[in-house]
Amino acid sequence: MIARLFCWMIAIAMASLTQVASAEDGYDLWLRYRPAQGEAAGRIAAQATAIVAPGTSATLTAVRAELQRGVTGMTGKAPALSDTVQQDALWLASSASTPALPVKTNGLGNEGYAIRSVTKDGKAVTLIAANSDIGLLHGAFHWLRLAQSGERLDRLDISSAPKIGLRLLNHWDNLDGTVERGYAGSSIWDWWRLPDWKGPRYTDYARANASIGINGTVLNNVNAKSDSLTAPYIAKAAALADIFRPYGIKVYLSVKWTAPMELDGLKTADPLDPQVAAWWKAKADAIYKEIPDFGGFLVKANSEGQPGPQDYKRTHADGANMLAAAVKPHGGIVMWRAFVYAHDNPDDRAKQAYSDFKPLDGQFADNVIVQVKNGAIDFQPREPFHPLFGAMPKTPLMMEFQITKEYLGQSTHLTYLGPLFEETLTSDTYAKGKGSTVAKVIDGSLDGHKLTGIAGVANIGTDRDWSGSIFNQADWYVFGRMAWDTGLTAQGVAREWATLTFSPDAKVIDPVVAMMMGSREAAVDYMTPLGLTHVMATGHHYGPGPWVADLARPEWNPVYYHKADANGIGFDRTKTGSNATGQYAAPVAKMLDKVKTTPERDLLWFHHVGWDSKLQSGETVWNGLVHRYDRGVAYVAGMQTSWEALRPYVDAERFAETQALLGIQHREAQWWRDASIAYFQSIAKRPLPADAAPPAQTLDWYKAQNFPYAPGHH
Ligand code: GCV
Repeated sequence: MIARLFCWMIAIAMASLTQVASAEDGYDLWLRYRPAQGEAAGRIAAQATAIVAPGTSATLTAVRAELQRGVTGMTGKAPALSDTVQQDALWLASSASTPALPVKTNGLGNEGYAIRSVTKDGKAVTLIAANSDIGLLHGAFHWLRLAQSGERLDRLDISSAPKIGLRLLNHWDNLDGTVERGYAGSSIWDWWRLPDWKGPRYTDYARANASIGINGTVLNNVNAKSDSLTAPYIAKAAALADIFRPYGIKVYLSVKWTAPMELDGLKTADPLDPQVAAWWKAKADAIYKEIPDFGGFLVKANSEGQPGPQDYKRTHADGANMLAAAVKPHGGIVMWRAFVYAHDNPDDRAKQAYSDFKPLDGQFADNVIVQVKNGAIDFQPREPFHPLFGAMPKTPLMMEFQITKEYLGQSTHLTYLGPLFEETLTSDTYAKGKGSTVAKVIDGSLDGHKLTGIAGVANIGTDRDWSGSIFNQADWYVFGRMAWDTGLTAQGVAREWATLTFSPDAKVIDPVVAMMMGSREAAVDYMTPLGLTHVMATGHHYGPGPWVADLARPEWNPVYYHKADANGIGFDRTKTGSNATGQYAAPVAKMLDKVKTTPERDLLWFHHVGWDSKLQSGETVWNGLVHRYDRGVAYVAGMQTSWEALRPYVDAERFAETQALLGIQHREAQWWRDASIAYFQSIAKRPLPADAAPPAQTLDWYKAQNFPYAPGHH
């Protein structure tokens, strides 16, 4: 009896173990390595009978482990590890350790790779070649991506190298474990228990990032605390750096400008004061002692209440250069943010960063890079590209995107960011004539810069699925993939991600990709159509608040941005208004100065237009606005229908989560639409178009909604 009970208990334990192992809870991200279906399993097994990647480096150890894990997961059979090349093996070799490789590796740099089906000593193998172990790691991940996607693996001829040097995540993680604008749980950095406890998530974080080409991470919030520069916190950061190093990922820290005063009682933080410079130099030396490959500093200065060099009547360049001198002997860099605007500056907020930074072009040290948000306001559902791109040819500029969706539905809305990234990167600045795209500015090719970078504000937290939802993982994925190769399309990457995340079956991929591709435009439609911006509720930015007009700083109020009045709506940024258009290169400025030639999607960003003026479709601005709100809501309803049809093909856990979140999104899209229409109608005083339903509630009802506990606001 007892023996039977015991067997039974074991059986139950085994069953639940299997369940856990195969649970689709999102933890594995795009590295799921589930059993390949049909012929694909045989194809993978046939090309990876053994893994030949000899060497003792931590990176090669990680490479072998990843390939074994992947191939075993997909085929059910562990490939042998071998030191000598064998028939049908995966052979990984770097030019550094293997002379006379059958594949040329020049042009691949330190991180790129080539994958080629070749014959070596009469044996057919797949060669992954690179100039470094890190290049081999990236190549291995590429091969695993192909294998997971069910691609042919026997005639490969691929080579790939990143055009942008620094491909970083920026964590807005606080030392108390909260995350500013984080919607996926708490910070994954367990600062309290570091450096002693180093949980497995850190390694999985490194694997995920390396698999998409990310090579650096800024660990702490740009609204920084000085404490992160104290010895105990440097030791914690060093522990993370040790885990990330084999994966080619460097750590960086955000710093608070007044740290020398706060930590060591200096009387000033004036960048030209020798004592201040000496303090930073000593601090940099102390960091590099613990983290020899430390990347450098990220700085938010004189912005939204943060201190900075301007407090001492010095410029951003004075500040950046002083810090740059401190890290220079160690090969470090300074990323100086251009996200600045001041409460006492009456000029259009969209113009202020350009006005501050453009005159400093040419004044920054050669290890400083200026980090510019994609648009001139703040990560809105749509913004025209930032006018600084193309305007500072003598200064390396890096891109800052926001992967976490502060303004695009936070963790619940399915709003795939690939199209937003692509739209920005392909925008033409005309700085050196046609074809001067933003991508060429940041990859350094337009102005001949070697120091190049792109950053994404992370959407990562302690949630089991890392990003708050399965579909939010796609935003992290597409950021990494486009950072590696700015020429990739949002559609192509969506296919790739959906294939890895769900299955290579077209019955799943086609509808999933179709849902994703229109989803960001839908959010633009139901939140900020026709170029409207920053009409979100105060503080947490959750939900609509276009009526807000009572905040201390003018540019914190949505009414500042939409300027709706009895006559019309929109911000006149042309020559007759704030002249923000004048900050763009002449052909762009000329185009944006006229309503007729302004892309309609940016209409109200640049122009104040009458409610009854005509859109391209012939309908009035008022009717067009209402129709766009409706179109956005309808798109979400369409996604719900598409998703329902996928029920037979998606596992129960991920199906249910997405279904529930789409339900939230639909309800909130409707709320956005109704509240916005109720408000703008109270100003426009025009009837709704005949086919539009009235808002469900009164304007006062929408105004009375209050969400003191909405997440992400710290
Ligand atoms: C980290 C916006 C966000 C802030 C953020 C800031 C920035 O204003 O709402 O949370 O602060 O951008 O990028 O510095």
